Amino acid sequence: SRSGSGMHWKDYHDLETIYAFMREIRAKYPNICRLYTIGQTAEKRDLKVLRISENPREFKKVWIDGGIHAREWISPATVTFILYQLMHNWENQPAHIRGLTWYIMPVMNPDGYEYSRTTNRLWRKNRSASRRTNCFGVDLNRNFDIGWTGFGSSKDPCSDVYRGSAAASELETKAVSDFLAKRKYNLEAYLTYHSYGQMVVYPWAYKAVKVKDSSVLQRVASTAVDRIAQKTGSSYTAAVTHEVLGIAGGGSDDWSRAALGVKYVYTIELRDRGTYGFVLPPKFIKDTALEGWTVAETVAQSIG
Ligand code: ING
Ligand code: ZN
Repeated sequence: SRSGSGMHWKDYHDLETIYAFMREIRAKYPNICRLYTIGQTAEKRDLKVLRISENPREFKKVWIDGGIHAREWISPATVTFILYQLMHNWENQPAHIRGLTWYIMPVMNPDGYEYSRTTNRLWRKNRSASRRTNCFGVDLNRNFDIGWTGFGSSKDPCSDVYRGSAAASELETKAVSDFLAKRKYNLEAYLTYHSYGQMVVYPWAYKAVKVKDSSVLQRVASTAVDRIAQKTGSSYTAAVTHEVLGIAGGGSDDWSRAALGVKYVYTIELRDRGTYGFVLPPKFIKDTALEGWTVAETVAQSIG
């Protein structure tokens, strides 16, 4: 069913359609929604987060973001689908979903996303200018303040994994870090959606060590992976990040655990496994988004 914003999951959408969809949900459910502008980008686009909660003071919190990397279009598509899944039938959602406060940011990197849509499909970073070179962009998932000078990132502004001039040097990183740091009480889960690879991975990424409670994180990730296989037939892998993706510092997921103490921290690598890679055809959006929703549902259930 089509909504007034024109949102649907048969194709990818520009930033304005995604923001119109967020405003529409807020207007439809004003009692439980709050729309935040948490900052602006270098190109002056708003950074928007929607909060859904029946009791923001009491309920445990879940953060979900997408679109850290510009070319991973399936990520904002999945995060908007999660928003739709939560809201279109809110009254009938189980207690473990209605009893949480959800913070949802579909596009953490709006400048990069629009640049990928209009100019360079395989752009990854944001679009901030560097002082020393003519190259643009910082990899926001190497810019968070955890293991920032370590492996897996570059000090070269022209690299695709440029870590920036300092930890949280970027407006997007700073806006998200500050917003979350203020809300770390009761923040139980941090979910960040990327592509591609079909994995559900958890810290650490910045060092070759498992988190203390890794057996719990592995169990929940495995449950999500089993449910995905039942629902869509896709095969995802549950694992520790550094074991399957290598060591990389400055990631948002590691930061949420190290700086805020969030328990359920997952990076979800959506479809596919490399056939289309970042350029996933629109016909795969619905099932992939359902897979992303399945992870969020499973984590919500585990929080209890
Ligand atoms: N993957 C992630 C990346 O930023 C990752 C993998 C996660 C690295 C967490 C470091 C920390 O490279 C994609 N697809 O972007
Ligand atoms: Zn990514």
